[in-house]
Amino acid sequence: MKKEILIATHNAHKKEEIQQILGENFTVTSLTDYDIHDEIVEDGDTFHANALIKAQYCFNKTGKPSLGDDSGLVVESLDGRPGIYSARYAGNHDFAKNMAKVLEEMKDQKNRKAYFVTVMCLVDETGTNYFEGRVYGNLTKEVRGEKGFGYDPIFIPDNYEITFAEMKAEDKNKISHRKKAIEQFLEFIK
Ligand code: ITT
Repeated sequence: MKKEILIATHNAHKKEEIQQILGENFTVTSLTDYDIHDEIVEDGDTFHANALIKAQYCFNKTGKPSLGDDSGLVVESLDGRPGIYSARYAGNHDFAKNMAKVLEEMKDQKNRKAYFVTVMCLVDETGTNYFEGRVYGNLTKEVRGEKGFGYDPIFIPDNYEITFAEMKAEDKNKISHRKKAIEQFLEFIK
């Protein structure tokens, strides 16, 4: 029988991405499929805590193995900011404002090291497990490229000279933090 994994999101793209990676032995569902529209308050102070809040909420509601995730950009010389506040650093999901704030704070900084991280948390009847992926790189001084989302136009991954927003989606997806976390999850679940 196929194993069901409930993803704690309404984002159809996230659901589809995970379904493709897991393959046909799994049925991937989302909050939309269960008609759950409650606001899940992500008030944890780490990526792990927020991923757990989402997964635990879904597991409690449905009893199905549930996967929550939280991602963000961590900048070394900003003491880890924007970190868990990445989505709302200057304006809620306002990518341009959020990038502008980071660039402004980084104006005189020589150390431009940063990484993207994704933490996934699986809650099922056996307990709680975490999976983490990171991609390291450097911040640009200006916005470059139109593809992707979030902070992609100001992030150059190590060993590249172009930003995530200048890369083809398929190239980014091969090396991304999200890809690495999903791979770990796949190793565990299969
Ligand atoms: P949901 O919680 O609704 O799924 P979200 O936007 O909060 O959506 P994430 O937790 O995955 O999604 O990411 C939080 C923020 O971190 C996101 O809004 C971006 O600003 C940034 N971010 C995460 N992954 C990114 C990526 O691959 N490229 C650029 N920015 C990213």
